[in-house]
Amino acid sequence: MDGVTLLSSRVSHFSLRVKIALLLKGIEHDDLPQDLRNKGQLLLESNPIHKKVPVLIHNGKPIVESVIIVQYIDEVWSGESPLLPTDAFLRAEHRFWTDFIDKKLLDCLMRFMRGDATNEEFIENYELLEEAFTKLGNEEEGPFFGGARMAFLDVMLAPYAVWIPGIAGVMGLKPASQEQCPRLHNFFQAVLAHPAAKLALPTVEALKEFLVARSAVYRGK
Ligand SMILES: N[C@@H](CCC(=O)N[C@@H](CS)C(=O)NCC(=O)O)C(=O)O
Repeated sequence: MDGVTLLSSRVSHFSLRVKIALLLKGIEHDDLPQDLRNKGQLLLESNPIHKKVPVLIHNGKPIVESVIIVQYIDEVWSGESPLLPTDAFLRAEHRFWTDFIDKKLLDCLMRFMRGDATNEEFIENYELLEEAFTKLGNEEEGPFFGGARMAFLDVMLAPYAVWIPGIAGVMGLKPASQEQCPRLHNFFQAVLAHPAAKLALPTVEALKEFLVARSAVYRGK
């Protein structure tokens, strides 16, 4: 299989990261949406260990795990819209906060959806991200961690621009106010207005429909 193929699912925040990275870099690719309740042979063969999306197949070779895929994309298509900063310390910071998003923010949101985490816990994590913004992002250059353009950490966080309002709308999550976390507020607004992110992300309404349909599963019923 020549070229670039993305195995993904419609609302998967992990898949959306990869889709945004491909669009930001202008990489031609085929989308193969997967039915995760009835996994196809290609998904099972290309991600035999985790059997999850996203999978990027590049010239017949599968790459899995969203963070690894986006780093791979950045290395292979290095000339177009670089995502990771050139400075090693900053690269480490982008990777640290990505890890934070996956381990703390996402874990907290998943537990919130199951009724096992409080809104306060979510706000604490949200405020830590706001601090990261204050430290890493230059407000005068633009709304992203990468300034005027999306960098690695922006891509990692972008899907939450629809996931957080979706969970708020369906499951009563109360995000921090604009006054409490102005940088994150501006970031999410900028993501929703960004051409690549706009193309990739489902609407908040579509996400709400998905969450309503899945809420019994999230609640473990
Ligand atoms: N750590 C993985 C997580 C991937 C993941 O959890 N994908 C979900 C969709 S959001 C999936 O494929 N779930 C199917 C399953 O668990 O059977 C990544 O970053 O790519």
